[in-house]
Amino acid sequence: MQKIEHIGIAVKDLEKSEALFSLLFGNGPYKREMVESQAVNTSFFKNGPNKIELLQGTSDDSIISKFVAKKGEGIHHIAFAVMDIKLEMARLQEAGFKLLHEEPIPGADNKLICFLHPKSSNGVLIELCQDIKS
Ligand code: CMX
Repeated sequence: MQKIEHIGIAVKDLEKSEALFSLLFGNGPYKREMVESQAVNTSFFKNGPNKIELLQGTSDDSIISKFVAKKGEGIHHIAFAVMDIKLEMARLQEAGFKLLHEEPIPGADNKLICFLHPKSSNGVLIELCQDIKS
């Protein structure tokens, strides 16, 4: 497990939140991406070494829309960069964490990802991400 790769923030209105975070950081997003498999629209900001992902659900039954309806806007997940996602998944499963996917899946911003269930990590939804080498 390497550094924090990004922090995901669930929002209701991506455009409004992009404007807000652009004011906060003093610069706009470097990337917008729709991840159809996750039913989300995303917007990525860099602030120094830190990366923030804003996420808005694309339908009422999207994971992000349901989260916002239940808990309100706010931090949704913390993503950690890993060198070898399959190795980390095996290690964490062995250690008792509940993986939400049996195999890594494609995520936003050119990554292979896997989530850990928040019930197995003190109420924090954790994402593992490995760069997809081009
Ligand atoms: N952080 C912490 N806890 C969370 C959570 C989150 N982001 N999302 C849900 N939970 C908690 C709920 O509060 C609930 O707890 P209680 O039982 O104590 O009320 C419990 O998990 C179950 O929640 P739920 O609302 O019934 O939701 P589901 O079981 O349908 O789904 C989860 C929860 C984690 C399995 C689902 O959100 C998931 O599969 N997440 C991984 C994929 C994902 O988040 N995709 C969107 C982002 C994609 C991207 O980054 O590109």
